[in-house]
Amino acid sequence: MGKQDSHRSQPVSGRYHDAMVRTFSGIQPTGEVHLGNYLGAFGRWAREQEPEHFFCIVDLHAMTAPYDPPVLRERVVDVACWLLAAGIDPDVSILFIQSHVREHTECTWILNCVATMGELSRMVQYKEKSAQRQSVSVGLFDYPVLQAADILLYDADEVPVGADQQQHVELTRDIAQRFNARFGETFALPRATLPRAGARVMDLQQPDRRMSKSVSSPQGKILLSESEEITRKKIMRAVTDSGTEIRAAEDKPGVSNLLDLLAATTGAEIAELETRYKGKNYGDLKRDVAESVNGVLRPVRQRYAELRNDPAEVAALLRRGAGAAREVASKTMDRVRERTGLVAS
Ligand code: AQP
Repeated sequence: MGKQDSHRSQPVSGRYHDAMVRTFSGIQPTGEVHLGNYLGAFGRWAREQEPEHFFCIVDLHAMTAPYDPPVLRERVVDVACWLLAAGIDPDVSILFIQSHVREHTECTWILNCVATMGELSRMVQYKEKSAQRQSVSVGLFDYPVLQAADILLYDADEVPVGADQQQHVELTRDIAQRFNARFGETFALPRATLPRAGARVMDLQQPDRRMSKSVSSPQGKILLSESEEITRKKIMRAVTDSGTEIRAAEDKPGVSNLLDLLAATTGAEIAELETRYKGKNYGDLKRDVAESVNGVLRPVRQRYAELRNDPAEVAALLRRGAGAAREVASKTMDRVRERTGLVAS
């Protein structure tokens, strides 16, 4: 979706910098980043970044699943390196760690008193993730409210995400609307924006399921950290469908996914690719997908290797980003405290 067709909600307390669209995006340090995260989210964040764009490593969200504290700490730095390697420039946009800005948790509590149990129970991600676990934390249930706080603290107009997060952004909008109706105009109303292709990259072995950090098998997901040879092998072994025709269709999820990957990494339209691959076989398609995916990831993988050697520099960049984020978030929280009747400290 282009910026031209972006709607803007009413400005609240003069927060807009010129006519720029403000965006907020988050990524969880829950595992190694995969091709779906890159195509659906942070590759696009880097290409479209502007000064009013906030990029956040959402470590508090990662605590909603069982985890190991030292591993979490490592993964935060690792994800930061991938975002920087993809081209997010801390001199242009704002990159920070969620837990460094305490307003996220404070705002969550207040929004918890506006969100309802019914709407949170309807969240697909909650239903899927809770079905896989014996014990479900309150944090997992409350995850979308923390996400709403993330977005609303920055008065984001747009939230560029993969398709799996669209429902959470719609909920954020509902919570903001309800809050504004109850306490007066306070939050901007955000909307999700999806990429043209790569909005829902599917598991290579189970193409009816989303490629996922925590659920996909090693063969089902392309890791950004793996070698080109491994990526090529995984794509060559991707599950396809019976038949030989190369076209996108509901009954051909494997082939549809490969066409979507090619569209996302070459800029071509699916219809154009279907014509180009008439009479060719699945092997031809897979070879081209592997080459195209590796071509797009090559410079990112190279930059990552350089950045990973300098964790102190990355930590300093993240601290600087948190300072800039806090300036915005603290003003929003002052507004929220005042509107909700809390006594000034
Ligand atoms: N398969 C995907 N295709 C396109 N986009 C995707 N995203 C995730 N999976 C795909 C997008 O990546 C961004 C960051 O995701 P996240 O860290 O918030 O986690 P997630 O959406 O829950 O999915 P993951 O990465 O697979 O993590 P786990 O396994 O922990 O759930 C988001 O914009 C998301 O839409």
